Amino acid sequence: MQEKISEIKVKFLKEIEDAGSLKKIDEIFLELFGKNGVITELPKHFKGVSKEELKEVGPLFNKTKQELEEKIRVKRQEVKEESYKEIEKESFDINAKVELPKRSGHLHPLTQFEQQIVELFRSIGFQQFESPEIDDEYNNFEALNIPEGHPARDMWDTLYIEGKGERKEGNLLLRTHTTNFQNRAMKKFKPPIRLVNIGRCFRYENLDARHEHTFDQFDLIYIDKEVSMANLQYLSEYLLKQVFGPEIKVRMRPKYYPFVEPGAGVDGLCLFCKGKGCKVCGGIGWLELAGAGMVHPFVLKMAGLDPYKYSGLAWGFGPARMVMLQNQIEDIRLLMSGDLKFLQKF
Ligand code: FA5
Repeated sequence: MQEKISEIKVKFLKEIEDAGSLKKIDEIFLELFGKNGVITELPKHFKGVSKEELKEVGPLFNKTKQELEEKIRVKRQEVKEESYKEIEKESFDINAKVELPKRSGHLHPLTQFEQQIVELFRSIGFQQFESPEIDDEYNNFEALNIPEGHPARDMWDTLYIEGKGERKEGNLLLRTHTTNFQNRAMKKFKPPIRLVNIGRCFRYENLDARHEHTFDQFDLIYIDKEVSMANLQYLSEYLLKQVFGPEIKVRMRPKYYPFVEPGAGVDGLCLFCKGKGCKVCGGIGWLELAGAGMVHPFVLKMAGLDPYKYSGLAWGFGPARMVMLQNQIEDIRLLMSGDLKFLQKF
């Protein structure tokens, strides 16, 4: 047994001496003192040793164990000091240039789309007009033939802001639609009026795959003598064919909006289910892209235009819904998520 203990001692003292890293020292430590380590296991073999011999083996074992432990402790210290010296030798240049892989950014898919729309309408004589995101009840509702207390106000889940603001024309609110530009625009310009208004709208919505609380809309008005539903039909198709290609299936169905008469909903065939009905279109088979119609005579009158002389058409489209359809995006919320993995696909 003494011989075995001596062999272990010689073998491991050499191994410890040769160890060049903390990792190696830890390995040797475990090999010796771990759960099934050589030193841990050794006393189990003392059973067959005579009492006489044990008087020598016991102290030898204890001494060897201590020596090995001490050797490991000293070696660990040496290796640590050595590594500190190595680190000290390394120079660190705080001004060094790091070449990161180049990543080029691009405009958000919605911005790209909206710029395309502005350009599309600019080329046929429409100008851009801007209305405020924080507006009053007058421009968002009253001037659009929705007086206070009118049940149609419930069509828009509105976020109100306390206070009347400078204009004192009803309470302040976050505009629910870009249609809030109509009264201002018609007061500012004389017909023929051809304008688009693109921007952010806000509603207290139940969120799902096609509803956001903060989303963009683009509205359009064309006011002149003898503007008719035929112009509306033509312009709708012009836009949708430019965006989705000549194959796009579009339908117009009667829809009530207080500021148009007659009013229409403009739908595109859902490209996700090809009209069968899915979670994106809410099982309908068509995705509602816009509200539209002929500007209500009362709205023209409120803006100081003679409804017997002029007529007009109006639209309010949801660009996010169109980008969804165009790029087969299943959930509108991805567009505002800021998720780079998603945005880099565009
Ligand atoms: C309006 O907001 C009307 N101002 C549109 C209008 C303008 C009608 C001019 C007639 C004349 P509506 O609430 O249906 O209507 O919204 C119009 C479009 O905005 C919808 O078809 C849809 O594409 C988009 N939209 C509406 N709500 C949301 C929402 N929560 N999230 C994303 N897009 C929406």
